[in-house]
Amino acid sequence: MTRRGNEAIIEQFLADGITHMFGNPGTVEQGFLDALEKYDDFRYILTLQETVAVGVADGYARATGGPALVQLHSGVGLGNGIGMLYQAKRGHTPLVVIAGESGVRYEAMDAQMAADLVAMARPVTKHATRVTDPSSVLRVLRRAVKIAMTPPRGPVFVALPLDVLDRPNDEPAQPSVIPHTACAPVPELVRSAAALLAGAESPLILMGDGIAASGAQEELTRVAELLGADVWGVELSEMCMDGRHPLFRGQLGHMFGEVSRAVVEKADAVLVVGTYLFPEVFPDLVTPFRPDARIVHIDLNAYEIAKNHPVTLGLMADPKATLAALEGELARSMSPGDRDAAALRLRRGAERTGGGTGDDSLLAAFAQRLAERAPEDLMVFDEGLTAAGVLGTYLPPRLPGHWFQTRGGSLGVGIPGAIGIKLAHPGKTVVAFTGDGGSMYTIQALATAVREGVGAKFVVCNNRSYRLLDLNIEQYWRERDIPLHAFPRSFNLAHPDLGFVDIAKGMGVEAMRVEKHGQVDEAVERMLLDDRPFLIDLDTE
Ligand SMILES: Cc1ncc(C[n+]2csc(CCOP(=O)(O)OP(=O)(O)O)c2C)c(N)n1
Ligand SMILES: [Mg+2]
Repeated sequence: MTRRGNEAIIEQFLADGITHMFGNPGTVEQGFLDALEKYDDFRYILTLQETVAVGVADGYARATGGPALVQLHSGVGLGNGIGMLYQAKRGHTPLVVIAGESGVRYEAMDAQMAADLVAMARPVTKHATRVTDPSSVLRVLRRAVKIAMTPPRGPVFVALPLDVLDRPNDEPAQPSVIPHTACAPVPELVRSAAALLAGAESPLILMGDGIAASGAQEELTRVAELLGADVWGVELSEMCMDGRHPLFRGQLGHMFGEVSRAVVEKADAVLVVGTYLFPEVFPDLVTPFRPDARIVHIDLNAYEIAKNHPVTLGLMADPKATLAALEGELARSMSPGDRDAAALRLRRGAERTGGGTGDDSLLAAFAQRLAERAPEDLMVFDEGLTAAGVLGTYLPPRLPGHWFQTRGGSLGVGIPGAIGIKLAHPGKTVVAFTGDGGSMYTIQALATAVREGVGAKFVVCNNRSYRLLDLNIEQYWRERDIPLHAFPRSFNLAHPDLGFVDIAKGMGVEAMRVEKHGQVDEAVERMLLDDRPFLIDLDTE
C-alpha cells in the first residue's frame, strides 16, 4: 500500500516517539498539515509567532530530553525563528526543524516565498539540508533525529518541498538509531587526570550543561567533595549541582572576562567539564589561568576542549562515565594529607554558606513565599536577569531537570520555555520568571497556553526598564573613564506603562498586579490555586 510523503513523514515521527509538532502553518505545508488531521495521537501546538514555536519546542525538548519537532513556514517563518534557533544551538537543544517550500519544480522561477532555506538555517543549526527525492524523505528525517540527538546535540533543519511530499513514498518508517556515547577514557588517561588534580592546594571546578546532558550531577558532586574544590557554573542553564551545596559558588559572568579572571586566577588545578571557556560577551583575550595551573577538560564536544586557551589534558568523553572513573581513581590515589586538606576546604565551604540575604524587596518576599508554598518538585524557568540573584537565593536549582535559564544571551525564552516544560510535565507546577523587557519578545505565547490548556505560571519582574543594559553601560563607562551620566533613553520602558494584566487578560490568561508586600500571599495562593495559566505583574522597580 503506497502512501504519500505527507503521511509517511508523520509515520516516521511517530516511529521516533515524536507526538508533538510546534509550529505556525502556511500554504506550502498544507499537504502534511492536512494529513496530520488523520492521526489522533499526534498533536499540533499552534503558536502565533515562529519565535514562540521554537521557544516552546526548546522548553519541551529540554524537559523531555528531546527531540522536539518544529514546523516553520518557508523563508518568512524560518526568518522569524532564527533568533530562537540561535539560542537552541548555543544551548545544544535537540530540535528537528522542518519548513515547507512550494516545490523542486518551481526552483528556477524565483517566485514569491522563494528563498535558500538551507543557507538561512545553516548558521543557527548543527546541520541543515533539503530533501529533493521522494525515496529519501524518511532517510533524511532519521538522519536529522540522529544528528540532533548525538552529542554535542543541537537543532537540525530539513526543508521539505511540497511536490516531493505529494509523491508516493514507500520508505519504511522505523525508529532512528541514536548511537550510545556513554564512554570513559582508557584507564591510563583517567589516572593522568587524577594525578594532575589530586595534590592541588586550591582546586577549582568549572562546569556547565554537559553535566545535565549526561546526568552526571552526583558524580560531579562527589568529585568536588573529594577534591574540596569550589564549583562554578559556566554558561550554566540547567541543574548540574544543588545550588545549596557548600562548594557551589555561583556562575561566572555572562558579560565581562575580568569577572571570570578573578575567580580562576589563583587555582593551581582546574577541572573543566561539560562547558566551554570563556563564554562572556567580552572575554579575556589572554588566558586568565595561572601559568603553572594544571587544567583537565572533559567533554563529549571536542570542539570546545582547548577552544580558546591551552589545557594540560583534554579528554573527549562522557562526563558521567568519566567523573565516575575519576572519582574511583582519586579515592585510590589521594594521599592522607591531600584528603585532610580537601576535607578542610569542604568544611570552610559549609561555614561560608547559610543565613538569609536580609533583602526586604518585594521580589525577595514573593520568591520566599513561593518557595514555602510551592510543591517540592516545583519547576522554575528563571529568565529574571537582574532578578536572577534574588531568585537564586530562594529558588535555587535543587532537582535535576527542574531548573532552567536561557542560553546564548537570548531574551524571550522564559514564557514559551515554561509552556514547553509544562506540556512535557503536565502534573508539575511550572513557574517562569521573566522581565518586562524579556516577556515582550514572546508574550503571544500566552495565547498558546490558553488554547492548548497548558497551566504554566508566569511572573513578570517589572522594573519598567532594560535594567541590565543600565548596569552594563555603567561598566563600559568605568572602563573608559567616561563620567556617569543619564542612561540612554532606549533602555527605559516606562512609557507607555506596559499593562501586563490587561495584555494577559486579552489572551484569556487570569492575571494580578503585585505592588505591595501585603499582596504577596494572596498572589502566590491565586497562582497555585488551580492548573490554569496565571500571570503576575510583579513591581520590581
Ligand atoms: C532577543 C534579544 N534582544 C535584545 C537583547 C539585549 N538585551 C540584553 S539584556 C536586555 C534587557 C532585558 O530587560 P528585562 O527583561 O526587563 O530584564 P532587566 O534587565 O530589567 O532585569 C536586553 C534588551 C537580548 N539579549 N536578546
Ligand atoms: Mg526590566
